[in-house]
Amino acid sequence: MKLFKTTLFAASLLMAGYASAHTDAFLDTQPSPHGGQVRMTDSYHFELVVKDKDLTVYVMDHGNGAVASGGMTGTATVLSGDAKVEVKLEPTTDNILKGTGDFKTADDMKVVVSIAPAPQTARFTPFQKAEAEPAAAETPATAAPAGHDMSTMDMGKKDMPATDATKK
Ligand SMILES: [Cu+2]
Repeated sequence: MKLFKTTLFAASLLMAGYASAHTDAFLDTQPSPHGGQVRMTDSYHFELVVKDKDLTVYVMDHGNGAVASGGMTGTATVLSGDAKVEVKLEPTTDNILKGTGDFKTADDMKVVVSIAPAPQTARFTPFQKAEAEPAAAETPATAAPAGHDMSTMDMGKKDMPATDATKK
C-alpha cells in the first residue's frame, strides 16, 4: 500500500510538471509569433520560419519577447531527403538571424540551429508537430532539456520594446 501511494505521488508530480513545462509538444500547441516553430534552449526561445530556400530565426526570451540578435551568429544544419546542407545564419535587424541554402523543403525535414556565442542548439521539425508524449528512449542525449517550468517565466518582459540595441 505504501508503495502504491508513493507511485501515485510520483505520477502526480510528473503530471504537474508536464502541464506547466513547455516541452516541444507544448510549444507546438501554442500560436507562434511569426507562424514558425518555436523551440527552447537554456537561455532562449528560437522560432524558425522556413520559406523556399530561406531560413529565418527569431531570438526570443522565455516569454517570446524579442531579444536583439546583434553580435550573434549561427549555423543551421538542414536534413532533407538524403541531403545535409549547412546554412550560415547572420544577424539582420531586431531579433532576426537569416540564411539561405540550397536545400529542398520537405514535410519530414529536420533543422538543427546553433547560435553563438554561448552555443545554444535547438532541433526543429518545421513541418511536423512534436508527439504529445515523446518516448524517453527516442530523445537524443544531446537534445535540449525536455522542458522547463513556465511558472518561473517573467511575463513582465513582454513589455520590453522589440528593438533594444543598447541592451547588453
Ligand atoms: Cu522557455
